[in-house]
Amino acid sequence: MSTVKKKKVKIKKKNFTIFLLCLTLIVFGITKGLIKLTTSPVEKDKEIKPVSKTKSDKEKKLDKLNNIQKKVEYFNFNYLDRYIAYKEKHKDLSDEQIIKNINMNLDKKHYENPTLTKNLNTETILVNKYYNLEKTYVPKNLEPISSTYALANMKLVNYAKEAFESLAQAAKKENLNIVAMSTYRSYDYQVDLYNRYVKEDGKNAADTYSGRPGHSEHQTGLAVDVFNNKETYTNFEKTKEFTWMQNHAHEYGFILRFPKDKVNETGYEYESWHYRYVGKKIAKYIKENNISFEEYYATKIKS
Ligand code: DAL
Ligand code: ZN
Repeated sequence: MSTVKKKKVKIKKKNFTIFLLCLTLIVFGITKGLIKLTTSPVEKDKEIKPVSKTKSDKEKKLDKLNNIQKKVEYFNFNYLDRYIAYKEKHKDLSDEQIIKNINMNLDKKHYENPTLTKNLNTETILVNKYYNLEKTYVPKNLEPISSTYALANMKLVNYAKEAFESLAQAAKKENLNIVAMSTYRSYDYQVDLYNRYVKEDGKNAADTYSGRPGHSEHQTGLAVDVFNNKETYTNFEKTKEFTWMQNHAHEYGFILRFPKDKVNETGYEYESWHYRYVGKKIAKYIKENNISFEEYYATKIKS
């Protein structure tokens, strides 16, 4: 072959290779375009976002509680783990009851790491086996109750004292004697009292009816033990005065603080003689809803 012919053949081969390359690219392009056109929008999305949204630990925990936080305003996010742990142990309880019980600290042991109580010098102060007062706490404005309605040296915070005198006066009009026999007690007084009970009955028994020092509501100056000046105070339940108190104490802002059916919440045995001033509005609410002061605090006061 002449060199001119050889060159022509080479050029033809080169053109053919270029032609093949172009054809391959065109076919490839058309195929891809067709695939894109035939893919549904959903599949397209899948292609773009293959990872679905996963729930956070917190969301999973809230799911376990059936998102009760949307229904109850007293839900406390700081207690989330405690709610979950309590639910595991108390599968029979409603989610609402679980929240209430934890807010009342019912998952904790009595007297274990108590919290210094807030709301000092107010009618919403809570003192119990979880909340305590400092040794030095003495309520402001303590005043003696008139001797017509009290044994000697009985003091309450002024507004509770006024309310108690009005209450006792109203009862007197119906020939009933409601007499204050134990009111404000200092921390030191409670030390002696509690120690005496422990000596007499042992610690376990004493704890069912007596507050440990710093844990007695009597230190708030808002609690009063009453009797009718005839029967011993432990028989107060059997008296007409008790029936009157059941019907009227709330009208003066007092509640029966340790009811029979609330032992689990209050931490104390039933005391028909122990009343606590909380103000008329709260007393009415507690009575009408048949709840303990602990539950009121856990659902209405504590954040
Ligand atoms: N008796 C009541 C519980 C108290 O000691 O405070
Ligand atoms: Zn008492």
